[in-house]
Amino acid sequence: MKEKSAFITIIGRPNVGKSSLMNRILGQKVAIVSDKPQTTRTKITGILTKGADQLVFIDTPGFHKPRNMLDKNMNKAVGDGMADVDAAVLVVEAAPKFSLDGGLPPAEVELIKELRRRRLKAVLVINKIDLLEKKEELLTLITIYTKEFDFTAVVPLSARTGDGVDILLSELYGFSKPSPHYFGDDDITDQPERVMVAEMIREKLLRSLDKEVPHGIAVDLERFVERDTSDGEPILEVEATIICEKESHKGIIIGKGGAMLKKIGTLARRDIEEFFGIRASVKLWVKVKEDWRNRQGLIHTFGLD
Ligand SMILES: Nc1nc2c(ncn2[C@@H]2O[C@H](COP(=O)(O)OP(=O)(O)OP(=O)(O)O)[C@@H](O)[C@H]2O)c(=O)[nH]1
Ligand SMILES: [Mg+2]
Repeated sequence: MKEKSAFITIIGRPNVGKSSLMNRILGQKVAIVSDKPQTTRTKITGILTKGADQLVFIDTPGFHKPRNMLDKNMNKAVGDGMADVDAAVLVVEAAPKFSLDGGLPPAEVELIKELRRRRLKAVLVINKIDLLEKKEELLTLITIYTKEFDFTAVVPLSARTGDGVDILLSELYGFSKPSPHYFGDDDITDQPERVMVAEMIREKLLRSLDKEVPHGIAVDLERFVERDTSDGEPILEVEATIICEKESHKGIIIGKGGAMLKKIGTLARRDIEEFFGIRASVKLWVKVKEDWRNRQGLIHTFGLD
């Protein structure tokens, strides 16, 4: 059997459902998801191997106007994610919260410019069709987007329900070329387990906190060890420090009598136990590092460059 593979980058504005789509395609949660924009901070590889075909996906941070050094690093990750790939999937929303009368949002204009500059082939995914009330609206969207770029295909789908994802996949297999597989046939991501655990904790913070607090958070994993207990059952011990930007944020993260921190720990522990299939304990601390999102040294320490 002649092996084939394709590298495919997933790009788009924040919060359009790029990570949800990658997880749905892989049938497993590899990238964290939340209703807050700028959930994904680095590029994340997801691998789908079916027989002779291997599709390697690169989920990227939402492209947006940078406000600090972390944002600049995130936008750079989008550019890096578009380098040396066979094709791109541009994800947009079926029911955008804004009017397209004034044209496409600046971030999408920029991304389309980049597709052109790099001479990349691209499929347009119109995600969240489950939210669409009138199906005719899809036609309007398709007309607007296809005027801007000659997409190889346009696929309306729902990453949430899975509706339409098979159609996207059959389009994407069209990009694969004879080449050895770059990853093992059982690999599903290139993220180390430690990174996945830190991300699971950050996801719970994003989902439980509001306003600017979750955006200023990083998770520093300090301990990640499997140990045998006296009853002979192994336990995964996880200890992490949550870094935030202000003393007032620290108070919110800890919560009244420690309630919020306890909730985050419990939610994260459940995910970790499910993912690794063993018992886990999670201990969390909170530390303030003022303006860390503008300090390249700290951005590097947290693995975000
Ligand atoms: N209704 C609906 N919601 C969706 C769908 N796909 C994703 N979402 C929701 O959209 C929100 C953003 O999803 P993500 O997958 O984190 O989006 P993203 O594009 O990766 O976001 P960033 O990483 O911030 O750029 C989450 O609340 C998802 O549950 C969909 O098909 N339908
Ligand atoms: Mg994401």
